[in-house]
Amino acid sequence: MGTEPHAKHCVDCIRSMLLCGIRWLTKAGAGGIFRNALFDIILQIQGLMMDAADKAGPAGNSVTTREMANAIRALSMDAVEKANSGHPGMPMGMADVATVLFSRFLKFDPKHPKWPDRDRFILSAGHGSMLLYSVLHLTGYADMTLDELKHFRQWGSKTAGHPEYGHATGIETTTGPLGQGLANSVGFALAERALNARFGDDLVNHRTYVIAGDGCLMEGISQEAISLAGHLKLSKLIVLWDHNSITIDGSTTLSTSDDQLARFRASGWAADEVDGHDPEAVAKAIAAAQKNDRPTLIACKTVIGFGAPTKAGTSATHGSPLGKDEIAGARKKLDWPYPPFEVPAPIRDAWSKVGARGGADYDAWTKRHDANAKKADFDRVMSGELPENFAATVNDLKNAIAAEAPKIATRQSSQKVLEALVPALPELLGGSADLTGSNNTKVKAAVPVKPGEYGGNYIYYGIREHGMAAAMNGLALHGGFIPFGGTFLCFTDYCRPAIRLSALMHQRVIYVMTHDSIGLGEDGPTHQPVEHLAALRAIPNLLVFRPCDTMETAECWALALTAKDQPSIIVLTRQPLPLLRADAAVANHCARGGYVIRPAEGTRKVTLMATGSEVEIAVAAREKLQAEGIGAAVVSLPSWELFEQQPESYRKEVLGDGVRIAIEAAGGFGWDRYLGDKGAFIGMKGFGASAPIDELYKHFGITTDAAVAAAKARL
Ligand SMILES: Cc1ncc(C[n+]2csc(CCOP(=O)(O)OP(=O)(O)O)c2C)c(N)n1
Ligand SMILES: [Mg+2]
Repeated sequence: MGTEPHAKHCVDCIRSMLLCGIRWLTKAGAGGIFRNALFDIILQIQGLMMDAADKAGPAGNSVTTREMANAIRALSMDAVEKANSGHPGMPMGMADVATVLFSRFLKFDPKHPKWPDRDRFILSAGHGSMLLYSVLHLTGYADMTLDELKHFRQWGSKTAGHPEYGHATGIETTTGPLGQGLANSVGFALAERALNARFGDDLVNHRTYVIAGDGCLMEGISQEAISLAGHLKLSKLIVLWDHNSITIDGSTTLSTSDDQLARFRASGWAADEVDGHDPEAVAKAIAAAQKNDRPTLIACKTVIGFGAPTKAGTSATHGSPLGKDEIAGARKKLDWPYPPFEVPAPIRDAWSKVGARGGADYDAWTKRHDANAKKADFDRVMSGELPENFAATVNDLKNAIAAEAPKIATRQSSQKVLEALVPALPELLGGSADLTGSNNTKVKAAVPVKPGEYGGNYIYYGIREHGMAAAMNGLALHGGFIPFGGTFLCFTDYCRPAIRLSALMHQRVIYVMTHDSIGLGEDGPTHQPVEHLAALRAIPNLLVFRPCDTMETAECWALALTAKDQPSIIVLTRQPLPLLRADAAVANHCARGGYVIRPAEGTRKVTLMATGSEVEIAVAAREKLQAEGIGAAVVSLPSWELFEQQPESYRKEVLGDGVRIAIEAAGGFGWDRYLGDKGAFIGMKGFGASAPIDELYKHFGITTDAAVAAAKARL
């Protein structure tokens, strides 16, 4: 009896020595007979220890964790080889960690992949997609067939180069742009807590696990993400770092000396380091993380390309097929004598049992769900459907706007709209990147989310625009929320990679971007967007709205909220604008993207096209032209994307066939499509400047007189 603690102590000692050995070897870099031999010895000892510790296997049969992990390794290297393209190193290195996570901890049920209370698994190091595809296949996700693995990276397959949300079940988010998944996971973990606060443990009580690589942790976005997660004490977020000390260029010592554990701890995380090839150590660390009251980083010291006889531990395994000989060698080394894509029955069975683990939990959850008094509300917000009274709420609001005819900045119009919508839509989760008062995102019904208090509906994201945007993607992907968040339009540049992913993933994320032009005045060209509208309009599947008054702002908000599978940017002014439309007709004019807001009197000779604040200028120019007997119409174009979806006949009718003048306080890139042969653009030709608004508009020639002159010169 007395020998047991002693033996345990010995085992722990050997473990520590192995971890030191791997640390040293991964730092030492590639090559050398001595290094490879030492590697071999370490791996052999590790294997023996693992088999001894793992006799019964995680799934309660004789298959070991290492054998199950080898199935991931083999499928990954074979799929990459067949595709002649892909990244075998990461799946081979993290196979043991992933096996421990899925077989012993992750709450999931492949039969019910959309189970709202499942744990979320985020593969932030998306280049290791074959790890995810292999596990989804092995655990029995019906759509992840062996055939899909055989068609890795091929046209029409679900197994794209990087995991793409919507291609296959079990892919929780699109990853590949490094760091995004990690930052999404903050949104996932926050959504879980916020839903838990609303609906209780019976319906919502799950964790978010992430696999992140060196690259994810080097990206700047990781700092915003870990800082926010640490501040909010998102204790159910657990990050497994593939600490292999290798990136594409070689050893991480080429480019970083960060003490990652210290960095995470400094941001309020718990952090631990383990041998990523020692399942018991990994399991122990995850079990401890589950109990921690802070989010946890587990640095899993691994060998990239584990099992590859000459390339393991080197960047040669990162992003290229291993090659025939190396694969043959790996099969020997891993004791995997099976042909490509074949997984022997006992190992397959063990994985199937892992896939079946969550069934009972799922059944218990459905019973609790059925009996829950809040079931209908929960189901509605999870489905993403708006409440039944949504249209009526918007109509009441439009009537109130028409009656009041406010002359306010559209950022204030947006707040007015939110004052009406936030109380009606409990799924709205707002916020701003430290510009709450400027973005007008916080309404009377807003309650801040705080560390440990997640019942609120407003998030102080801090000065973390990129982190905010990526977290909003996570919130939307998790389900149960429609996130909106604000900053200045100019700083969409800081959010752009995440905005692009909102669009690619068809997520309803609403970006409230104020201070939309030189109209912001004195803050000057650093803050005045010029190229941003064009750059945003260039992103596919993104709705860019630039409303011209409070009525259009209400309509654009309604459109953004009803666009269930699209993100929207609502572009708003700092300066006040008059109400140009007092018709609260039930029809949403902005729904067509562009429309005639002022018809011509007499024959239309001129069409003045504008968006946002410049519609007012266009209306004034029309008055002058009409006064001179020149028939002129004004077209408001709040959303080019929606306008482009209209039938050609409608677009032609709106744009007219006379002289077309476009006015927008931004660069003209893109306007050519509407100008025709004789058209002219009035807007910015370079950066803005610091000065009062009126001077700026005059100086840059964005005036009524300029529009009138341009039109007359072309008649
Ligand atoms: C934002 C971004 N920059 C660059 C890349 C290209 N890239 C893909 S993987 C990678 C190296 C990542 O290193 P690591 O995370 O350590 O992965 P490992 O080599 O260990 O698999 C790079 C630079 C990318 N996918 N995303
Ligand atoms: Mg690495």
